[in-house]
Amino acid sequence: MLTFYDAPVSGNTYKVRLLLRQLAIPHEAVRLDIVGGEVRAKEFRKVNPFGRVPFIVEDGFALAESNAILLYLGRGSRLLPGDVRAQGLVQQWMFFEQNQVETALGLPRLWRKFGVEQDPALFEHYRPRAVAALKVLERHLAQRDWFVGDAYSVADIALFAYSQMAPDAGHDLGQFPAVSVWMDRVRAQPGWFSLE
Ligand SMILES: N[C@@H](CCC(=O)N[C@@H](CS)C(=O)NCC(=O)O)C(=O)O
Repeated sequence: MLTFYDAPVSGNTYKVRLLLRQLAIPHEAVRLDIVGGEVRAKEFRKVNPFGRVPFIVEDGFALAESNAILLYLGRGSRLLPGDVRAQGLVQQWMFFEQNQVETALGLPRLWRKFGVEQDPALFEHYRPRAVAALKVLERHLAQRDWFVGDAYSVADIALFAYSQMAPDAGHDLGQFPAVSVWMDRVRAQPGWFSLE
């Protein structure tokens, strides 16, 4: 049996929720309250030393990090190409997502949406980084429908989770038309549901 430690609000848990639904993988979900501190609680750290979600346990095998979980659960499915080079490209985009997209869009979105008081210098720190990342996505998607090959994959799930937050993070998606059209393509995938 697969146990999925989940929490609302998080883009990283949303990635795993979406994949589980789209691949119809049977599992038990344990919902934790991030705001209430359940994810940092001692009891959860005993199960998950990373003290973060998402996290999965399958027959004693435990795995943290949203994109590692997507790659693990997506193996052998239509969401992960079998070809080694295509897999390399999927991983490239998923590393890029964690390095360049997640924090630059996710943190400003969190502060703005939930009214967290924050030093304006921090918004200024992340703004150009987010714009630079969105420009990379825009240039790539101007030439193609999906991040890798000609099909929706776990790379699209990973990148969608935080790039959809661009408006809440204070960015105008009108400046990124190819990204906007790609997001509509993702939303049209069977089993898709919204983060909120
Ligand atoms: N790089 C990790 C990030 C995990 C992470 O930061 N999770 C956040 C939610 S998005 C969390 O558990 N926060 C709880 C806390 O900080 O107390 C991933 O991709 O899964």
